[in-house]
Amino acid sequence: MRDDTSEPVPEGASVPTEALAVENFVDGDFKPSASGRRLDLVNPATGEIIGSIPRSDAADAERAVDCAAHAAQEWRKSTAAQRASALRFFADRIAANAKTFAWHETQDTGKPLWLSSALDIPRAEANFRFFADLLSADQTEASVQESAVNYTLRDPLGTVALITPWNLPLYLLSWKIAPALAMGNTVVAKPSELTPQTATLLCHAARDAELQGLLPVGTIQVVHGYGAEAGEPLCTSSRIAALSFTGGTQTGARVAALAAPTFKKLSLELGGKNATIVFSDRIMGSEDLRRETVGQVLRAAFLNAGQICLCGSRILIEKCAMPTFLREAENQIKDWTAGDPLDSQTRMGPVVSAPHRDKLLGAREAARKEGADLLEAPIAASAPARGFFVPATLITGLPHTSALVQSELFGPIVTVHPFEDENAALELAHQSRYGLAASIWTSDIQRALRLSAALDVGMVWVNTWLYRDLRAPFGGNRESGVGREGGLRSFDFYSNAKNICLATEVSRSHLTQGRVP
Ligand code: TXE
Repeated sequence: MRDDTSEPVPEGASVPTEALAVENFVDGDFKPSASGRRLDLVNPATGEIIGSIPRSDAADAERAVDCAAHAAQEWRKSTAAQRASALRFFADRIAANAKTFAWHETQDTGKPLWLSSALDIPRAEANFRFFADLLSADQTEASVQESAVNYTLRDPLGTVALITPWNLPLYLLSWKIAPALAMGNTVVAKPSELTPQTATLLCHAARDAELQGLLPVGTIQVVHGYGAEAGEPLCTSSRIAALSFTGGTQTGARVAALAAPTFKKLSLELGGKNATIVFSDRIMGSEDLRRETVGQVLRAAFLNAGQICLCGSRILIEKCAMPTFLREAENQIKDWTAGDPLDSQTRMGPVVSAPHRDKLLGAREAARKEGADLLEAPIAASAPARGFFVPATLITGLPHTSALVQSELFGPIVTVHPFEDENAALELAHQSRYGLAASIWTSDIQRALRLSAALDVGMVWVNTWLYRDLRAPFGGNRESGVGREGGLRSFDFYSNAKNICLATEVSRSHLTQGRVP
């Protein structure tokens, strides 16, 4: 699945103009937080407050865990066919309401409407459909011994907690909810406080699924609010059997420490500072290849305003190709002019929040002070004045050891560094505490294979980026996280494997003779 390549613009789409009413979804119903407190919801494209969400705390989280634990007793008895039907119900609901989902995703995140429509929402639908199909096709592992047959059951864990970020809200929530339900678990989800709307739309679908008897009431619970208040009680709860978290590395460390005493299963998808490694054969050859390569390198840098953990934020260029690369990048960077996400011509919207914008603008100033050169795209004159816009920026001239190069900025600001040869490229790529992903751009397939094998990261793309097969493992090394999800690995994470050893006739005779092989 090449996630965003078609750029369908929903011309004249009939879309809602208001933010949704956001409440917690607990025990099959929408409810405010127990304290009644609320948080503002802000549209990053306009800077305007567009609504509010419950500011939940431990009381809300515990109530949700109670209900989910109760529902787990019933859902664990469901058949694979029943679970697959429930997942397909969500996929169908998302497909049938794709424009509404896309619009609310754009309103929360600021990403262009074409991007929500082409990437986030289709991928959320695909996640549900994929795990439904995988469930239907899943086979039991078995091994035959001389006197016994062993087979493996996947037991549901019970109730699992899912804590998700703001950059790909429904995409990542569905990536976790679908396999969790498929394995017979109930879930308590805590979406990012910045982007609650598509989770709310999913809760409407969950309520309908419950009303139709496809899910027991309470299978899905969603609690909104700050991580420290609504998320931490899920990390510490002894009734949560597994926790899947996607977010920043620092938060991940806190989540892991809180979760450790209860020995829950833990999956952490954290930050990245991914290398895009470009060899001269892709730049100094034909003009078409140069254009295509630079275009893809910029896309890897700036898609979703650089707010994807897989973005290539350290561009490593073979030294002899650096001037040509930069000339072509100067031609193309204006394609990434930041603007109104509802304008069909906009390729890049604002970043998610005012503090995030300020951090990114501060990084640009710090780079200038360090003596770096900045190549940047403009901000469209028509962009709303109070939106959180940051210009797409390529920074050259910073040492690779600079704090700006070493820390995850998570925005449309990337650095460019020359390298002499393949070994030097590998060395630079590894000069990072992260180990999530890398992309390699070369026509020399042997070199690509050597480098791919040597890179200490979870995912490598060769001459492409963000092309995903949902069966493939997803996850990173070192400070990029712990564990892998994707395909059957997700099923492994959201279940407990149980081995059953069934003795055959022959082994019974062994038992009576006291000889157990
Ligand atoms: O994410 P947080 P933030 C990186 C990126 C970004 C930085 C901080 O570098 O600039 O993280 O972003 C919940 N206990 N990524 O602060 O805090 C929170 O409410 C339990 C990379 O927005 O990690 C949200 O639901 N939960 C990334 C989720 O954790 C807590 C995507 C993620 O928020 C919590 C996002 C706590 N103590 C940011 N504190 C990626 N890998 O894709 C917060 N949360």
